[in-house]
Amino acid sequence: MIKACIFDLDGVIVDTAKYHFKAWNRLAQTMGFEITNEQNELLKGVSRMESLEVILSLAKKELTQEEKIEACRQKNEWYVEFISKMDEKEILPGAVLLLDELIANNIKIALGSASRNAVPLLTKLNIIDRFEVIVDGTKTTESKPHPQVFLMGADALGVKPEESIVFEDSVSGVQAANTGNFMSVGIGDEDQLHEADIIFSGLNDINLLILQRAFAI
Ligand code: B16
Ligand code: MG
Repeated sequence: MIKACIFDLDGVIVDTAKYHFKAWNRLAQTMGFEITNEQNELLKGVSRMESLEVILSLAKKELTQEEKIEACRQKNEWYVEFISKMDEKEILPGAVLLLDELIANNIKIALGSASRNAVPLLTKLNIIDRFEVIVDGTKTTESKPHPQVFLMGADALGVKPEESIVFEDSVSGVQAANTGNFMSVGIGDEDQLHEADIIFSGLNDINLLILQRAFAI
């Protein structure tokens, strides 16, 4: 039985992946390089500081600890500026419909996100009430592909991982779900997310019946 669904935020519920990319690229440009789309895939689902570490290693740049903290602060300032202009139109198609169908069928809902901006963003978009549990980057000590964020979500909901589906748009997030023994649904590109149990291009392709059939339960 599907007892719970745990949703990643950026790239699954809201279209913020593009703003993370823009803000990181703006930072990269100040250092004299550009981040490619392919390199950007490595940043999805990864915490702010770890994303910076990935960028620095791609660019073969070194920064002091103080400079890294300042770079992350600057990136977040730009990112927050972008998301402050967002409204409900940027909730991804099908997200609210699916959440409401799951809730109506007594399936528990949690958020499992690496972002430290998750609560203000969900509040701004008026969808925070749909999440019984929120586990975000302010609560975790491990980053995806470690399954901690999803295990904490399942634990707080009082369900087992094998009774829960994780929805993820990042390779690291799909790996986290699989390592944690969750059912995994990849949202996005089939080639990128081939490790997921099933893959859809967006939440608007999914309803409860489709999930029940896909996982044969
Ligand atoms: P913040 P998710 C992740 O969110 C993003 O995919 C990733 O690109 C970002 O670096 C990370 O959150 C941290 O976000 O800088 O807002 O704390 O996909 O796990 O919901
Ligand atoms: Mg994501």
